[in-house]
Parts: sequence; C-alpha cells; structure tokens
Amino acid sequence: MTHSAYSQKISKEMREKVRGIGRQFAIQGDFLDVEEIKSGHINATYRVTYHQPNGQRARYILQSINRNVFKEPLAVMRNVEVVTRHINTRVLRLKKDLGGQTLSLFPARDGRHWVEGVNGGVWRCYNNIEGCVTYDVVENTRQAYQAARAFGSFQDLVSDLPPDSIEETIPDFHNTPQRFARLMEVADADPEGRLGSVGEEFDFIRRRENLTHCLLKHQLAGAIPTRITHNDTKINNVMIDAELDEAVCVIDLDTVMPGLALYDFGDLARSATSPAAEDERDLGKVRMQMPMFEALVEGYLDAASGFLNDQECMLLVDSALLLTFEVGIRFLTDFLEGDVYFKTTREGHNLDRCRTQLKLVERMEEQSSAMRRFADTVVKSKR
Ligand code: GN1
Ligand code: MG
Repeated sequence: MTHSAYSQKISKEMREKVRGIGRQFAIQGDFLDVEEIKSGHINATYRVTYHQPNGQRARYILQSINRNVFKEPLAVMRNVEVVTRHINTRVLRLKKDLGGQTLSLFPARDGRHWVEGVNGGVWRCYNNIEGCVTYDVVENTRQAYQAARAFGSFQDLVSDLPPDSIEETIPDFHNTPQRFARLMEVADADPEGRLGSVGEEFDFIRRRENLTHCLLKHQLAGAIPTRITHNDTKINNVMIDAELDEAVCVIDLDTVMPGLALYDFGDLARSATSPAAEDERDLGKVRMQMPMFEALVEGYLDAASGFLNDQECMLLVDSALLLTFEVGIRFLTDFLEGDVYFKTTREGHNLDRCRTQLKLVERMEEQSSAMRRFADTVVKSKR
C-alpha cells in the first residue's frame, strides 16, 4: 500500500474522549464521526466530522502531543503558532497559491490554540486539508518533484523569520554525532539484552562514524547557516491533491525549529527515493531510485535555490546519506532500549525499520557519484 494508513475506526471509549476534546474547541455544529489517522510514529491523530448549522459538513484534525517526545508541549504550540501565522500572512500577502489551503490552528473556546485533556495531555485542532492524500511511498516523479518543491517553499516562506523567533523544542534533534554517541551508550548498557541480535547493523553503523559529521562540520565552520526548518520532511508529511497530483501544503509542524536547510532535503531523500515501505522486511525491495532523486533535486532547488548559499547546494547528496543514516541509528537505538520512542505494532518493528534505512544508505553510497553529478548540473544551471 502506498497511501498512508488512514481512516481507522476507533473504540467507543476513544470516540467519546475525542468528542469531549472537540467540545472544548470553537467548532460549530453536531459531532458526526471520528477516525484515527495512523501514519505518524509519535502523536495520536484523529479526523473529526461535524454537521454544521448551515447544513454542510466540516472536518478538523484533533491531535494530542506525545509528552514523552515533546517535553514542553506549550513551546511546541508557540512555535506552531508563530510559523502558521507567518505563513498564512505571507501566503495571503503574496497571493502565493499553494493550492488554496494552508495549515491553521483552530481556536479553543477560551481563545487559546490548545486544550488540556484529562491526563494533562495537550491537544490542538487544525483545519483538515480537503481533497488531499498523503503517500508513504511516492508513486511517480511528479509526486517527488511536488513534495520537494513544497518543502522548499515552506523553507522559503519562513526564510524571513529570524531563527531565534522559535524555540528548540527537542534539543539536538539532528545532531547525528550525538545520536551516534547515544547508540554507543545504549549498546554498552544493552538494557533488553538485544545487542547480540544486531551485530551486523551495529558494525555497519560503527564503521561509518565519520559520516555523522558531514554537515555539522560545515555549520561549525560557519559555511552553512542556521535557518528555520521543518525537520521532519518525511514524504507522508506532504498533502497532495488527490486529483491534480500536486502538493498543497506540508503538515506536521511540531519539529519546526532552528536547523539546517539540508536536514529537510536529506530526510525527504530518505523517505522518497525508495519504493519500499520504511518497515519493509524484504530488503531486496529497498532501492535508491535515481529518477526520484533527480525529481527531488529539481523540485527542491526550484523553490529554494534563491535563498540557499553555494555551500548548501553542494551538500545535497551528503544530506541524503546523513539523514538516512541518522534515522537508522535512531531506530536501532530504540530497538535496543526496548521500543520506548517510536510507536511499534509488531515485534522487531524498529529493527526492521533500521534495516531498511541502512540498506538505503548502502544503495546511496553505491550511486553517490551519479547523484553528485546530477545535483551539480542542476545547481550550476540555477546559479
Ligand atoms: C517520526 O511522527 P513522524 O512519523 O512524522 C520522527 C521523525 C523520524 C520519523 C521516522 C518527533 O516522525 O524524526 O524521522 O518518525 N519524529 C520525531 O519515520 O521524532
Ligand atoms: Mg512527525
């Protein structure tokens, strides 16, 4: 299945809970239905439908923030407020048509943009982006191009916001050397006694420690700047118009933080170049599809080449390798820790995910010269 796993029915109890949360938002009309959206690994997400006084149906997204991952949910909310407000103002002012829909927070009855659930959970409400689908795996180069352009436009739209106008809600989120060090620590402690079963994966990672510095060293040298970035540019975080196959907007703004523009390109390359699902068990299916990579470079640079500097443009391939490697490290760490961070639905789920990422790193390494040649040609044509 390529579409994200949408539309799961939920228990009566959960239905009532979500309905109660919905009552605290300034939504008009009668509650009709709720479905769970299962594609994310972190937050719990529900789409609710209301029958409005004008006879029309309206749909909203209700989402509770994962407190284990986001220690300061109100800081997350402040960031999302700053960024959605800024984007909406700019989209209106520039009349920049992003398919006519942008992500907005919908207010609670008390005027805030969030409400507290029974167990202290923080919930927010977004407009539902209508007529759109998301993909866990891209089907064609058009979607890849569109997704990359959408993330490039996102970065462009926030490029005039000072990075310090938002907070770092998860410190060192993309600090790969630190992710690597953490894996070493967890492997040392081996709390679940699982290290013995991951020797190959662990060695694969250990041999590539140098890769972890490939962007940070340029940042430290002052060659690539800190910007406001999305930081979770997984392909299923782009809403694609179901009829036109065109990107409408990007979602999942929780990790919008000061970061490197290349984190966003790299994570997109990780999630959009392989035809295999992130948790595919048949590693033979994991491939780095050159046409997809090419479409990503074209789409991203079409939107972003205006504000990126030369050095950033030269590091696109490095970022693809780095982010794929980083997520592989994170999945392995979570597997060794006993699956405490990412939601899992089967035994060994995080290990399966780790394996696809490491396989993709290998595939990228094999094709890195061709990837670099292509990226350089496009960069030159834009400078
Ligand atoms: C998580 O929530 P979701 O599925 O969009 C994770 C990302 C990982 C991704 C891997 C806050 O994203 O960093 O790249 O899983 N989000 C957080 O699929 O850790
Ligand atoms: Mg996310």
